[in-house]
Amino acid sequence: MFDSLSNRLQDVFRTLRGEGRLSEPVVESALREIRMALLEADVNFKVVKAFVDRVRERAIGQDVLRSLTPAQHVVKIVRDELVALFGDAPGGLRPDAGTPRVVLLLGLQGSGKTTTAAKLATWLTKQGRHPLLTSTDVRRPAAIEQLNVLGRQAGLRVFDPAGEMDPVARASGAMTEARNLGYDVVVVDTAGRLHIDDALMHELTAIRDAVQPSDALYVADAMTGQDAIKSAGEFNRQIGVTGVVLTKLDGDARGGAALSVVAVVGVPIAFVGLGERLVDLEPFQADRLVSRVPSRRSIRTMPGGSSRSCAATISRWRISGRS
Ligand SMILES: Nc1nc2c(ncn2[C@@H]2O[C@H](COP(=O)(O)OP(=O)(O)OP(=O)(O)O)[C@@H](O)[C@H]2O)c(=O)[nH]1
Ligand SMILES: [Mg+2]
Repeated sequence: MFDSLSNRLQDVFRTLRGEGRLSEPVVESALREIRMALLEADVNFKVVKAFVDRVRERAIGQDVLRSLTPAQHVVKIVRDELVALFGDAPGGLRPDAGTPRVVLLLGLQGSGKTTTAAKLATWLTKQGRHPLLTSTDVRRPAAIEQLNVLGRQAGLRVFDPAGEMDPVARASGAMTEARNLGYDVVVVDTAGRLHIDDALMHELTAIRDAVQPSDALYVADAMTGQDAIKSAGEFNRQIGVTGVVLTKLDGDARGGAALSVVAVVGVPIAFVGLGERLVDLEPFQADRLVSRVPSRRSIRTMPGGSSRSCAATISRWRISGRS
């Protein structure tokens, strides 16, 4: 989803570098292009405006234009500000938590909560943790079974007391089970709705109060665009959200809207979902995303091929840690 933004920015950078000495009108014209590129990627318009203002202030001031390598300076400023825009807080779970740590997954219907619960427990297992899963979704008939199936697939323990249909009792029961059996993380899946409604918010508040989560993750479908921001803000206001999980970033969503969530709602992106498999979850790292915008060195040193494939190759290198 980041390819077209990456390509657009790369064109802007190439133009800047071709200019030799930079002048204010040249930088202004580059900023106009960057603004269009971000808007086309569906980044929230207020966020775009603030971003362009910050880059302008830094790029035109501080002797940057008079330096020996002004284009390189401006490119670096844009990259730094992109990292700041998408969140420079470290992804993953919060550093401090009690034992067992409790992760509550919240979000609208179909956003990917149940899948994320299983993915997260799989990721935690790889970190040497012992997670226990539980579903509090007693409304949708197949929801509890969906988590059981995912748990079996992944070899994860799912707490599912037969016949218990009270969401709070299910969540509290999982806490007791975890303490008794030595699980150090409890991942609580919750019910979703098409829209935010009072009954859901009451239920989620009661579950939250019963389990006191250290991490309340709002699961947002990146395909829903600007709506993801609006509902994240509402969940944050009513329940309190510590981080966002952006799912379906492997799809053809432009993604910029969901990425703006950190700037608009002020909540960091904790994880990104990149597919339907249990391993398709990664702690969010803004610099990794922005590393897809190639730097001067990477463009010059890539042998042959189109600039687009260069960017993709570099991003693969960086993601696999070989750079
Ligand atoms: N491509 C892709 N699909 C995903 C991702 N995360 C979840 N899905 C799919 O999205 C659909 C809905 O996921 P669920 O986990 O059931 O969503 P939910 O939020 O639990 O839904 P409700 O319980 O009905 O509110 C499923 O088909 C998942 O396989 C992702 O990162 N990428
Ligand atoms: Mg679900």
